Amino acid sequence: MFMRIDHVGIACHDLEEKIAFFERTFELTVVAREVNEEQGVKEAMLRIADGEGGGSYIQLLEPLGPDTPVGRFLAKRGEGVHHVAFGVPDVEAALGEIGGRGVRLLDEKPRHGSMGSSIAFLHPKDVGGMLTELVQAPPRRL
Ligand code: CMX
Ligand code: CO
Repeated sequence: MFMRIDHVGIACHDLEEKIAFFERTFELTVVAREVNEEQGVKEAMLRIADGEGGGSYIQLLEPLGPDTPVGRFLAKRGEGVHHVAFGVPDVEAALGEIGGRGVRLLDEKPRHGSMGSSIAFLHPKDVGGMLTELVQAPPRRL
């Protein structure tokens, strides 16, 4: 079901400062920046590798406000790894299969994610404490 790790999401207070740190320390490059109102974040994707089914990235996340998933996480736990996202061929099909195995779905239907992807989240309490995201990459442009 999982083809690859698409990204690791990292919660931070100051997106620009963290981008600068990752660029200068790990020589990574920002390939996309977005504000996603629905998810309550301002974010940047830094590419680690390219692959047939999609790339792999670090996703840096700054909350748009305190009353958002990342805002609450920062207040409770401070900066750090917020979620792990796995690439799947079909996020809707994966949700049906995983939901049928008793894991609570935070999204019944896929939502809009970074760089045109479709995403959905699984409850961390049902996945060993790890907030888990499923990502379906957009169709490749020829
Ligand atoms: N990883 C692991 N556990 C987490 C967590 C995380 N990122 N966020 C919250 N939890 C835990 C909390 O510690 C808490 O556990 P305890 O009851 O033992 O303290 C429990 O889950 C409930 O958390 P909460 O503080 O009540 O927080 P929320 O109301 O924000 O609900 C969650 C948590 C996961 C349901 C919510 O954050 C959510 O729906 N997330 C999915 C959407 C999202 O995270 N979007 C931002 C990223 C967007 C992107 O990647 O593009
Ligand atoms: Co993510």
